[in-house]
Amino acid sequence: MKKRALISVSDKTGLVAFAKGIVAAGLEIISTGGTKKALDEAGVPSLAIEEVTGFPEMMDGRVKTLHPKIHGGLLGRRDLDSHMAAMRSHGITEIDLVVVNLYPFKETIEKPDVTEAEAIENIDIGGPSMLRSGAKNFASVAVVVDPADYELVLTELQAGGTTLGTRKYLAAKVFRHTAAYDALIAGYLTNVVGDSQPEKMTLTYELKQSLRYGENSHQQAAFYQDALPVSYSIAQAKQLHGKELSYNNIKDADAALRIAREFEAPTVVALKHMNPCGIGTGDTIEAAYDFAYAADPVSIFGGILVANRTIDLATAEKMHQLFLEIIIAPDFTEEAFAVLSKKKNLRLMTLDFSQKDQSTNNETVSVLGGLLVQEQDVVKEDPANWQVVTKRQPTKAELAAMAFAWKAVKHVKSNAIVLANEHQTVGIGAGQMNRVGSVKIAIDQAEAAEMMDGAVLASDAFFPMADSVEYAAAHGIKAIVQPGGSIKDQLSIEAADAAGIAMVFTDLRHFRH
Ligand code: 93A
Repeated sequence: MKKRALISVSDKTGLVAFAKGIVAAGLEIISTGGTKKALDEAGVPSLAIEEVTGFPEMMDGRVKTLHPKIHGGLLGRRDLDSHMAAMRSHGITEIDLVVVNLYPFKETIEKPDVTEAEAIENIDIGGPSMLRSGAKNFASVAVVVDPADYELVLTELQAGGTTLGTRKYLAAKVFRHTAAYDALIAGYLTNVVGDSQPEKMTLTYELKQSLRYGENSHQQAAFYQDALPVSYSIAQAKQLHGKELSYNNIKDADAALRIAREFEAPTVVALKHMNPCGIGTGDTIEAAYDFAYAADPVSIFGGILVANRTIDLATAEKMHQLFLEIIIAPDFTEEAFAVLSKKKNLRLMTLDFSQKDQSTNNETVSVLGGLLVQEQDVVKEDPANWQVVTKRQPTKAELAAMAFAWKAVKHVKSNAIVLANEHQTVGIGAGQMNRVGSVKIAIDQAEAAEMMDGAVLASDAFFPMADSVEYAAAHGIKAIVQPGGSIKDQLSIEAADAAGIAMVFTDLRHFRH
């Protein structure tokens, strides 16, 4: 008796050639409605599913392959007499090869005008069931879910039959596929009922690309992206030029994009090792770049730039003077692109910045043995609600500088201190284990660059004691923005008052670890 293949595919790419190969290898094909139609048209012989089940496809196709004659033929163990006897007594024939790809659920829910009913109809039940039945029985059954595997399977069939190794490989792929498919459905329905809390999150990622290496060259790595693309994200940035992105590039670019998202006016973010080294805002993108560059002309070397306006020729010529890893912008003028693309390795990327407020999905970070999930720190804040806690009120210029510094300090590794004027950061203290350490680093940097004049200080969390304010006062800082909330706040307020510093409390902390 001929071996049997069951083919039921939504994506009919490569179907006819593969089916012809299967027939040539001596197998008999069973197929479902649409698949059979395509095979008939191409003159490839096949049995209709109802010829095997004795039941018509019904309920608009919801029930077509869900039948013991199908699942018995897939699941029955060929090495057990009892299973083989059950097959014989119920008229079940073995199915040795299953070729299924599923209703396009993802493509359906990605359509902007999709209705709930349409989404639900595209939840495939029979397809995953056959895939899982066949994959469980990989000892005897080969299961093909990915058209990319057609060639491999055909080659083996022509050589006499699939190998156990291949069948296992295919089975693992099937379970990865059905798990991801179900996760997407779970995520969709979770959203439909309005549950966006981190504890209701389903992980729906798909491989975007394998990377040359990870954080270091001896570590293998890959980049997974959200199965439903997040429009303003490094995963969606389009690379126009340069070397492939590295693991560290992706992390840094993500960090820089998060900062750029804070600003409406023309802004350039320069970033190194997950921390900004310069952020500049101006009337034009060139002015913004000048401010970002002047913020720290040393650290920007080898950095990542994100600009929230089209890069023009004048700005490009300045950027071209530097060694940079990546430039991301909404666009590059033709002349700007011509200049910047002279550097073979420099990665030039575009991204749709108009979507920047849409990327508010939960974020994850891995720990050994687990994953932490949280909402992003995208809370909207209004400086009008800040509370002045000192005798002196901040001036308008100081308030503008504080608002700028506050947006920046959110994105610096804690303990984070940012010194800034209203156009640029002038000193950044990141990642120190005590707050006053970060204060000293930030002030050192601004003093060395002779940029202390009019600089304000932002702290991502409260001061546990007065030492930071005292140090800032001794170095001429005149305004401070911080969350407040320490039991020793009063000591910091007194130190500020003693130095004529204006200090505001935001009542919101922005740790970034
Ligand atoms: O509606 S289903 O969940 N019920 C089934 O019994 C069933 N059997 C196969 N979906 C089912 N399929 C799916 O139909 C397959 O996974 C495949 O995607 C599609 C192929 O249908 P057609 O051959 O009619 O184009």
